Amino acid sequence: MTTLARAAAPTAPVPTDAADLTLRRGAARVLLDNWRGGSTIPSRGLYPHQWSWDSAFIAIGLRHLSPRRAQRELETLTAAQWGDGRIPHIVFNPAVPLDAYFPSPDFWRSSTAGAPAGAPAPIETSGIVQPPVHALAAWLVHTADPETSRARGFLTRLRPRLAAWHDYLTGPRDLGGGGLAAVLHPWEPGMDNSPAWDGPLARVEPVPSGTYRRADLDHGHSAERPTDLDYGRYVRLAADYRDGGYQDAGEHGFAVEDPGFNALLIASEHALARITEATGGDPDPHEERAARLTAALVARLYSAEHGLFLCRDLVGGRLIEERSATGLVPLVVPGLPDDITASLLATARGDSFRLGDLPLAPSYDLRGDAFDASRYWRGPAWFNINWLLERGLRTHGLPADADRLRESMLHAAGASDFAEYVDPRTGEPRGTRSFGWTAALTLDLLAARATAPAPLPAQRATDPDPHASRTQERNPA
Ligand code: 9WN
Repeated sequence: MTTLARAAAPTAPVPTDAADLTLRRGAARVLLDNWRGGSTIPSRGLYPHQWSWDSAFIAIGLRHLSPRRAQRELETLTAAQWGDGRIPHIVFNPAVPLDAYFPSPDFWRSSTAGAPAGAPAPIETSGIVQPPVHALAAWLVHTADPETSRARGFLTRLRPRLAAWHDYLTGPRDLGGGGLAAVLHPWEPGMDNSPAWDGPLARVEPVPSGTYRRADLDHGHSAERPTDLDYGRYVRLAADYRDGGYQDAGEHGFAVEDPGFNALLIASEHALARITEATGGDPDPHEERAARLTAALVARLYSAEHGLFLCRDLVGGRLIEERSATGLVPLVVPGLPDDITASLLATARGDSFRLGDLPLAPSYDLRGDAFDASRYWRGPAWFNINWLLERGLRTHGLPADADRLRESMLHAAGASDFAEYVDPRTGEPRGTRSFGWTAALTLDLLAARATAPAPLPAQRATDPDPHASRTQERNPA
């Protein structure tokens, strides 16, 4: 276990029962409003369809309102899985007008262009993926109400889909040949305009700006969104992938190994071991794969010099020397070597991220040249990343630090009207409001607080839920 001096505590107000109740009601209201009958949209204006890693985080919070609805969230998503195992990053709602979000189904053309990769014919989806948080979410959802889960065959039905998903990522997506999954588009790791992508993206010829219409600017402030230049490159990469039939073998304009993406795959592989065990199978192959992935993550992406994990550009093969929050996400991996954990914690608390000092940890190095406190993934703090860091602190036996971060997140979520992201230095809201995973993870943190203190030091190192003893609340779905 690692113990390091802690930075000064953030100044979140001491919670009261009444304040908790208000916060809980507000968060529940967001999830109820964003529910679309089989899944939850991230936000009503900006993101009117189902997103992959959003749904995983949303299910983790939804389990405290309705375990059945949380199960449904993941079932709807995985029903759109492709034959090759990929879980698409967007599942489109056919009732939403085409011009409500770009790129729309007529851009991706999954049911035709994706047919060689096994895209389902009756559902339109995007053709790229997002971080694999799903097995972790499925396990957490199951533990919220094991009885209903078993009665509905939730894990039994999900297990082969999750296994196929992980097989896809560790098979066709191991483009670097070193045992890690590669991402082929800046949208895949979920941190769309991270400064880590600036180098690889510079090689991509943007499509002309007049050839498509950005629907995001109808809802978001342009200073808080990616630039037009970034968008031109996103569109080029997505169109090239589509025109190649969404095939993974061969040349790609953008191919990167991302530490956060792979760390979540490892956490989910541990969860898949638990799911397999609970459904009568042998968990060992999944634990073994988690161990192999962990070794590959350390060998390929850890930089002792930078004190965190870096992204590797597979075009040219070099590490990308940008400190981004994705490099801290491996804190959720239980089996990291102690010296690496210690150095990750030191970096998280140091001048680049100021974890424990600022209200929330930023998405990118506070001292980096590209830092921008308002623009999307170039500095603002995101609640899912901070939730993962909070888990990481608990996983590594630092409950007091985790508690402090939890209180700060709860305060920021309520004060920002469940903002999509916030200025990490002040907590001021940025992006859209009433955002799905901000509300969902608020519910999860509130539930965790209700059952604290958790018996952390005695916990199994590989247990995927450091919050395993949370209270369950059963409101009708
Ligand atoms: C593109 C839905 C998604 C999140 C991503 C976030 C943003 C989409 C966009 O919104 O990306 O996938 O249009 O900007 O970057 O992490 O899943 O909330």
